[in-house]
Formats: sequence, C-alpha cells, structure tokens
Amino acid sequence: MPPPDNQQILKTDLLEDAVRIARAAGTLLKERLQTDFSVHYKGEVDIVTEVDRAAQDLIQDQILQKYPDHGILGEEDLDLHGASGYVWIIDPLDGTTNYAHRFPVFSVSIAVAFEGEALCGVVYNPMSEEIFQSVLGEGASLNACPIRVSGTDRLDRSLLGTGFPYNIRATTDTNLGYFGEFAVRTQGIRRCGSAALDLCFVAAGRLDGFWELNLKPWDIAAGALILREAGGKTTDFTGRPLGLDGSRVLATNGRIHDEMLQVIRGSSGEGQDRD
Ligand code: 2AM
Ligand code: CA
Repeated sequence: MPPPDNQQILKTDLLEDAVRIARAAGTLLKERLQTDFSVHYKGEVDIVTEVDRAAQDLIQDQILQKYPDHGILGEEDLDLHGASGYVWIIDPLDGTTNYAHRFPVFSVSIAVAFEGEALCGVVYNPMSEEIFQSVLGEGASLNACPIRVSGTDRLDRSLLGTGFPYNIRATTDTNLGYFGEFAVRTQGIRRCGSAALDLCFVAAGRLDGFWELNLKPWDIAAGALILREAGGKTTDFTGRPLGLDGSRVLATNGRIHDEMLQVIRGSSGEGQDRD
C-alpha cells in the first residue's frame, strides 16, 4: 500500500537523495581502495573492512540528516526503526571480498521501501562510474539512459551470473550442484562478486539470468526493483514472487525463467564432490 497522502514523499525525490548518497559513499570506497584499511573476519570466509563501516556511517548520517523519522536496515549491524514507515535498505559495500583483494568490482546499493515494497533503488559502481537506478512503475536506467533486459529466449544461448555463500565450507547448500547443471546448459557463467551488480547486469541485458542462495535484503532490494522495472522477472526457487526478504533468488530476463526453474527443480544444489 502506498503511504497516506499527507505523509507521501515523492518517489522521485527519494531516488534523487538515494543517488546523491550512493555517489558520496561510492566516492569514499574508491578513494580508500588503495589505502591500508583493516579487514576483520565475521566468519571463516565472511569479511568486513573498516571501509564497509565508514561507508555505512556516511550513508546513515546523510539519510537521518534529511529524514530523521525514517528507518534504516544496513548490512553492518544496522537496524533503526522510524515512525514514518519508510525504510532505507542499504549495502554500503556489496562485493566486500573483491574490495579486500583490490579486485575492482563492487557497488553501493540503496533502496527505499514502504510497508515491504521497494519504491526506488540505486546501485552505484564507482570504478566504472555506472549508476543503475529505478522508481517503482517508472522504468530503469543506466547513467540516465533507459535499460531493458535481453531478448535471449533459450538457456543454451544464455550468459548467466551467480555467486557462492560465505558458509560454503560448512554447508551442503553450496550452489555447486546448480553451478554444474547450468555450466553445461549455457554459453557461460560469470561470478562477479556483487549480487547487486549482477541484478543490474541482467536489467541492462549484459546477463540473461542470475541465481544465488543465501542473499539478504540489502543485497537485492535495489537491484531486484531495477531488474523488474527493466522488464525482468524475480522469484524464489519455486517460482513464487520474490519479496524483500527472499534469500534464494532467481532473476532473469523473463524469457528463460521457466527453463532455469526446471533446471533448479531437477538439481539438489549440492556439489557432487561434497559430503
Ligand atoms: P557482500 O559482499 O556485501 O557481503 C557474492 O556472491 C554476493 O553475495 C555479494 O553480493 C555478497 O555480499 C553476497 N553474499 C554472499 N554470501 C552472503 C551471505 N552469507 N550473507 C549475505 N550476503 C552474502
Ligand atoms: Ca556488504
């Protein structure tokens, strides 16, 4: 449901602020990339850098300066409730593993939601200076040019994206099974390391589909909206529409969605070479 008229902030105004804030955070990420930042382990593989936290602090400050009654959900232990019903869902650095290795593929992801529905979203790649953005019902763009999903309608002509969970060493839900199934049925699979960018690449027609397990709201909130507004489809692995809290994500140009679902249904997702 949209917010009541007396509380309604124009979605385009929210997007303008989200873009401004994403640019500021992206600039910070780029400036600090070659510096000697510290890296901490959240798990055996899952890391966080001091730059993740600095970017999140910057985003939080800028949101609250203008919207003190808005909530914020962010990856680095940030869950602020606000009276307005608006919630900003942010990943200050999507692609932390890449960042920590100075592999220059990462993004800032910011969406604004109201009662569980994303109203607008932006994903910014500061290294390529690409800004993907969208307002609900108004299409999607890349650096202000409208984008559309690809026309590829066969899995065997498709280029797909995916990623692997941080707990891959500890779980049987490794994604290696799906990876094996898709590897022999497509033209190729790319593993870029930022789920937000993967979703935008499907939106822009650079990839035809993407799947991943264990994603969190901040990984997908902006990218999934951008993809749907570019004509794509997002579901869980059973074909049900993807909510903001969906963790098993299938995101495609729409045309290869059913074929991908069939492959997923026929595979356990577990690697053949693991216990
Ligand atoms: P991150 O870099 O912000 O942590 C890599 O496959 C992509 O999935 C990245 O977007 C990464 O986000 C995310 N990701 C991988 N494993 C995850 C996990 N266990 N929880 C949350 N996000 C994860
Ligand atoms: Ca992150």
